[in-house]
Amino acid sequence: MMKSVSNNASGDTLAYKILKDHLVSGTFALGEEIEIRVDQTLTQDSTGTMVYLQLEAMDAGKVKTELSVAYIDHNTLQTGYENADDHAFIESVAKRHGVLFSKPGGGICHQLHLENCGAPGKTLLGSDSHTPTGGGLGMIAIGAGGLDVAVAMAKGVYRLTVPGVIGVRLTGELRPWVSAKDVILHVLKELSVKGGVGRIVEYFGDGVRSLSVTDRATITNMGAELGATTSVFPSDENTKDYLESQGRGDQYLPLAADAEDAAYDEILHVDLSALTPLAAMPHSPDNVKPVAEIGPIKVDQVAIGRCTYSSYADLMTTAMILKGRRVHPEVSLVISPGSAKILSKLADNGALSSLIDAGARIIENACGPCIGMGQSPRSGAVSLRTFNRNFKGRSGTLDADVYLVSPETAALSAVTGVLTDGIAEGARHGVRLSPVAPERFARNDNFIVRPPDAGDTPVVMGPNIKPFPRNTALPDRVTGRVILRAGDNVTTDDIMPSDSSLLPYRSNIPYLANFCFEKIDSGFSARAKDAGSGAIVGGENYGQGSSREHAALAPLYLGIKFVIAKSFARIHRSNLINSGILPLVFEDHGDYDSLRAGVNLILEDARTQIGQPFMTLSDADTGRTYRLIANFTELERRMLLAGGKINMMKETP
Ligand code: MIC
Ligand code: SF4
Repeated sequence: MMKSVSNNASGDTLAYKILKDHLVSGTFALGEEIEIRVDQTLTQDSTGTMVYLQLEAMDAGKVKTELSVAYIDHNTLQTGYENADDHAFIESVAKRHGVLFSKPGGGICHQLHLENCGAPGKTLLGSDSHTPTGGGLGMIAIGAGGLDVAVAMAKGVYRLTVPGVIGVRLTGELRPWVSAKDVILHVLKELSVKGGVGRIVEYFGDGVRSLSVTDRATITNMGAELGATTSVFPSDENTKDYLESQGRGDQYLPLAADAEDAAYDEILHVDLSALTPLAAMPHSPDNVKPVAEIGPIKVDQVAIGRCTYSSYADLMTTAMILKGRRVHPEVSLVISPGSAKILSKLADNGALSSLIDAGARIIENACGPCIGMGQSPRSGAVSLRTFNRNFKGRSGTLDADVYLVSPETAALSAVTGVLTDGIAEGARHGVRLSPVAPERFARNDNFIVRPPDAGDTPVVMGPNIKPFPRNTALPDRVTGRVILRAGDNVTTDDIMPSDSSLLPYRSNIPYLANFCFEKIDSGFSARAKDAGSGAIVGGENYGQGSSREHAALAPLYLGIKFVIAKSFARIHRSNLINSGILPLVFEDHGDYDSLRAGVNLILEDARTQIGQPFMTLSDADTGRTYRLIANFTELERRMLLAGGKINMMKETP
């Protein structure tokens, strides 16, 4: 398993073939800005309220995509009126613009989109960082900030910089007790949470054949944790089988790279047969070790489910492990199926009884514990989760230790009460795994509300829904006091935390802004308000994780003018620019040490400097200057000059 650079390339990667097929404008070359046609969009409710407020602000008519869906899956606790008001608002705007509305209870957006909408060769833009799940079906599915998705709906296009492509050659076959989750954990260990920035991860090789579409979707889903633009698998007989199982066989299209030695920038070889069960340890998805090496730590909670590790096969395997056994008395096991279709199938074939009888708590088909919406573990707990993010505090319990594992490892550990490697221990506990037989699923449109064919419908807006903040055009002189200097890999969960107390306020930026950076610096919001005009300093990979544009809108509301970091995560950087906040990169990483909280920065001649590859800021008190990289595309410059994307669109529609 080693990295190598591909030589003698002979042809296009699959990713480039699909992108070129959708090219609307621009020159298709690495690093160039291009515009592509967007076939489909998806939104979910926690980012969706902003998307639809922005869509309304654009005076857009019917969406220009082939298909747009508004899913409700994140804020489903409804502890007050706020969540339900958000749902009603999204439904009303969806109706006005020709968007399908998927009611709460139908399932999690990515699982539902895979089942009912995704198709090989299509492009999908979603206001959720795990939109690349669709790559499991051979589509280019990209996560983006809400405003970019609103524009894609209004205009049918998306602008991006042509990424590089990492090829992952898969050979061999997974052993029992090793699953797709272990594949992506292995890739994360090799490449890290910033290894995919500016790249697409494309899987190829003989080993692909042994992975089902839901296995592939697990891998592409968690490609988001690599920071990649997206991940993609070829479309083959397994894709055909999956589409047929969902009653959509007519949408099958075989697709692959031009050749095995297509023009990959780098190749990583993964021998599936050599993988063992892995776990991402607290508090980062790339902090990966073999389960056997971590050893039998005591487990308090096990959570199985979320956007891909809740497929029918995952839950059938879980049921196989739990059948006739008992969840350990000191473990709380919670299971959230990915969709109503899956839950109904588990009920029909008796697997649901195996789960319930063993002592599992079955919870709603929704994001739930993955985003801290319920099921927070107890203080100091060890929680094993089949989810994709284990950032500190994301579970809702700041001092809990969350380990990310496969459904197989999670289910067996729920029985034993300690972290358990199935290869070594499965047989000793009498569990023998067998492949899950393929199933056919009946179409279920009962959770879908279709927009009316004609006529205007009113927007329904509850009292918690507030207008989103707008920036003003970039002035010539910008000042900002450094409010916080953060470290490497700051997540958007750090910047704008989400849990059951905050998620209901995703449509209320003025309220949410009070909690900006709350988990790592509770005084941030007050200091930013006090300064009136502020700056944030960060390390590498600033803004990784969720696509939530609230991590840009709350700082905007608090008067943040620029963020200076060693490097940025893709979606967050775009969200900052869309909001008119300058993301600047240290030319000299040594300058990071001098830019402490409290330094007052001045940017003179900002409107002229923004046209240059570097911008110079100075310390208002000492006069010391800082040269920062301003690597903006022409369009990004226009957005920053106008004070954000919406302002720019109003100037030049
Ligand atoms: C996540 O997994 O972090 C989320 C919650 O789905 C986010 C979206 C959000 O913050 O609302 C994401 O992945 O983009
Ligand atoms: Fe929902 Fe979790 Fe998936 Fe995000 S990662 S879409 S919160 S299930």
